Amino acid sequence: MLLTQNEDTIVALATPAGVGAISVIRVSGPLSFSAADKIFAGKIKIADSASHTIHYGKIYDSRGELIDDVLVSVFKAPNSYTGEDSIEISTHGSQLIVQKIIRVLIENGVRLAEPGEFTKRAFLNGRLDLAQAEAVADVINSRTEASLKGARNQLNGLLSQKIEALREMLINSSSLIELELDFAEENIEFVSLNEVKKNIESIIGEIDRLLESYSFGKVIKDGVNVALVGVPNVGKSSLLNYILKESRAIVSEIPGTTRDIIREEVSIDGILFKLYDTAGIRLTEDIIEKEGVYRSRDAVRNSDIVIFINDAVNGFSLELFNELLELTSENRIIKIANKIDLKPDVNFSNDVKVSAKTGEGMDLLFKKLKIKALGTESYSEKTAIVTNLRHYNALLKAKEFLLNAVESINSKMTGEFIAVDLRNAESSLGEIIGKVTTDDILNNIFAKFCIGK
Ligand SMILES: Nc1nc2c(ncn2[C@@H]2O[C@H](COP(=O)(O)OP(=O)(O)OP(=O)(O)O)[C@@H](O)[C@H]2O)c(=O)[nH]1
Ligand SMILES: [Mg+2]
Repeated sequence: MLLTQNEDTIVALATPAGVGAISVIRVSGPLSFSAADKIFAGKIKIADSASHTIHYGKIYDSRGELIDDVLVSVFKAPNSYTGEDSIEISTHGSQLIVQKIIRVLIENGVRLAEPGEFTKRAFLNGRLDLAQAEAVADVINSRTEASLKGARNQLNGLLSQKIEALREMLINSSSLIELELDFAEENIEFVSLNEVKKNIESIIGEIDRLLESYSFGKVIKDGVNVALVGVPNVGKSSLLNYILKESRAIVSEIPGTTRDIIREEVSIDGILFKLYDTAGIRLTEDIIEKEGVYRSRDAVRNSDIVIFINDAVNGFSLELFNELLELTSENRIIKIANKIDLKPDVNFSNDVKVSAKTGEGMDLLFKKLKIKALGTESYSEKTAIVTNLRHYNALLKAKEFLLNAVESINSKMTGEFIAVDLRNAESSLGEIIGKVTTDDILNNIFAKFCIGK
């Protein structure tokens, strides 16, 4: 494998900065072994050891002073994360030791890695495609079961395979048209354009399915904002506390208890919900409460889902409900009656009846939340989903070109026009997996990684 772009050997701390039991320093590139052998004394030289072996020894600085005893893991090209010769040095978890070792490596011709540079090299060396490389960051950042599963699927290539399959279908269609173009002067018709059109339309259908998956793909990856809203004293803070299973917000029988927004995160069924407990909305002269109410309205505007809480005893707040409809759309609102322990037979037009005191009805509330968040009751973990805006935009672009192609066929344009659109669509799909890429795209993607990944 030719690695002309990566002549440098890079180093970075791969574990979090701070004190830990151990720290791991990662080195990758052609000098990895020789630089290590200049500072490391073990039983055998790193350069002479087999791939995927671990070696105990001591690392010395340039004056010959001991820095630390370490373990060095050896990975030989192409069987490493980056595809290059690389090592991982496990040290005692001290920042001073890490700094010293990185410094002595730099003195021996290694340079500091840029953010995401190890993964970028893995991509450039064909170890991962671009969608998979992006999934590495998602796996690292995922905090719920669902986001981890989604990211793992993408890292395993589920999305990439889907994109590849669509590209293949496109390439077939365009080569049919191009073949026909080659023989155009001889007036031979090889393919029925209707056939090509049908192919293109089925590709558009597949793209639509992927585009649709983005709405819950995003939810799975980033979570969903949920505002707890209602008039004072209906039990918003009590509900927050119940869901969190802790006494996070102050609860009292005095209306107007909550003033500031209280934001907490919770994972329900593997989905991350970002909950915002708000000040009860009412007309008030109190200047602090007024600001709180102002913030409550903001929370309604900025939330994906609004839980509109009503007091079973005091009845449904129609006035506030109508106001909410001006701030958000009705399909984002879940209406609930709280305190049904006080009035079990409550009967106003609420979706869900709960008690923040006894927990009654909470299962149904959680189910509704999940359905609202995903836009569907369930999704198959085995299907490719789009969680990344860059991928979403590339799919939109591809679809645009394909619609153009269909349009060209309908209006009996010549094959050249159709072929150009098909090629453009194919390259838009190629952007997702990195078949087609620019330095700008790559820099943009990897700049968001942390150093050492
Ligand atoms: N019996 C019963 N009491 C509840 C329930 N939920 C809340 N309460 C009581 O209702 C009162 C108000 O509860 P909070 O959670 O402070 O209400 P809130 O909507 O946050 O009120 P503000 O912050 O003032 O807008 C408290 O005395 C709670 O103990 C419930 O399900 N059943
Ligand atoms: Mg409150």
